[in-house]
Amino acid sequence: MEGFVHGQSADCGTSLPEQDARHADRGNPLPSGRCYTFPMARHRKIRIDFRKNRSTRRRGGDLTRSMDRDPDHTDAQPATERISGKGELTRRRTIVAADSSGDGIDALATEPAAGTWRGQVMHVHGLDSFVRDPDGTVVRCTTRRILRTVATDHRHPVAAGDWVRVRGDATAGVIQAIEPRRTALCRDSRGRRHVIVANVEQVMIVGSAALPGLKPGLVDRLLVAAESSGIRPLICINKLDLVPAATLVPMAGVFARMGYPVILCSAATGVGLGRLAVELTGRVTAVVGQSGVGKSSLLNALDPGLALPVAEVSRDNEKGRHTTTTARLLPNRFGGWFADTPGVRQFQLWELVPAEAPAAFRDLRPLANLCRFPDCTHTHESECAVKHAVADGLLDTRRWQSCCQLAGATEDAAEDEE
Ligand SMILES: Nc1nc2c(ncn2[C@@H]2O[C@H](COP(=O)(O)OP(=O)(O)OP(=O)(O)O)[C@@H](O)[C@H]2O)c(=O)[nH]1
Ligand SMILES: [Mg+2]
Ligand SMILES: [Zn+2]
Repeated sequence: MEGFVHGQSADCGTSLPEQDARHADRGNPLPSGRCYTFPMARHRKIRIDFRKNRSTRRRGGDLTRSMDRDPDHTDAQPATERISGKGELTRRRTIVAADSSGDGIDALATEPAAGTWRGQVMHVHGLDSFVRDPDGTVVRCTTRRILRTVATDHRHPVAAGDWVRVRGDATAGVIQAIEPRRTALCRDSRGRRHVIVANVEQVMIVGSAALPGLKPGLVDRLLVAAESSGIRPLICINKLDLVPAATLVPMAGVFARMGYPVILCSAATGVGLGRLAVELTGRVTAVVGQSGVGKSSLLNALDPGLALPVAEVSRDNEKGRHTTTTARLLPNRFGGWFADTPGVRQFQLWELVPAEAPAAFRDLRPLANLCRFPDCTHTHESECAVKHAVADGLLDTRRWQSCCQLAGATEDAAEDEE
């Protein structure tokens, strides 16, 4: 979190960096104390862009026609009208940011914020964010205008899991700044970055053995998204009660051989939940996967106090009903946090450079270094170590195809929900 300004807690006398070290690991909010002062670091002035003009146009737009109507200029003309593109109409503004901060939204994270308190966003609903304050109270907050209008590639400025600084009290607040994220699970949403959840340590990728059937290509892409942000993945195949376990072994084996923890389980019968609990204890875990695979059911089975809504999968098309509608952070009885997330409809990777796809595949990566040509695409080249490994049964054919599909960037985005 380079560039973030720490200070002294106003009432407990402990320095914030120490508290951070204790609590940030688990993503837990600070234990007590509301008002912090943030001594100024060295600051610099930078220019930021807005997505759109933030004010209506003051100057009349029909000068030519009014001149035609009034050739003698008898109408009173405003004396102080601005006619340049600057002033109120500008899309740019100068702000003060810490020396080491980045641009855009990251720069705003380090604006001086005296009199604010620090909290974590539990969930976002429309324009409101629900922020857990240092006392554990969840406060409904709006977001400062500059954060909403600054030009960034983000779909929304705030995401569940974000650490923010808020001005206000326990009844209402305004988010003033968003700290740089340690991790972010992202997807591409029509050319913009959609942060599904921020600051999680691990992601539990949930698939179901049946109803709906497993989508290994989706698991591959979620693995790439997690690893590219430094989030530890684990794979969980639910609804083990619906199929003989032996049918899942080949698929589970492919992922397990790559070193990922793979857990076969059933929220209905409780099989595998003990192993899951071990993986989740004391950690901040995002739970992702298609709708209807049983993400919320698993969390309820692990911690019945959560009482999350679940709904039956449609009998007609075997699809889930998108019961969970927004990502939500929930403290659990294992001393950690869950982030339940809505079912994935389409999962396109954010900012994947096609040529870098092989590097994001753990099993393919070491082989790619052995190819004859450094720019080998592993598709048509004759002396390709990756293709040889597939032919020799050393690399799973489906994984190779999945990688080629990403590298070709010709992926059919609708695939996830077919
Ligand atoms: N047979 C069986 N059904 C299960 C199991 N786990 C969940 N279900 C059922 O699957 C359906 C969908 O479960 P949810 O927990 O709502 O699924 P979800 O992944 O949270 O779905 P979204 O919130 O829509 O993304 C419900 O009818 C559950 O009862 C399981 O282990 N076995
Ligand atoms: Mg759900
Ligand atoms: Zn190759």
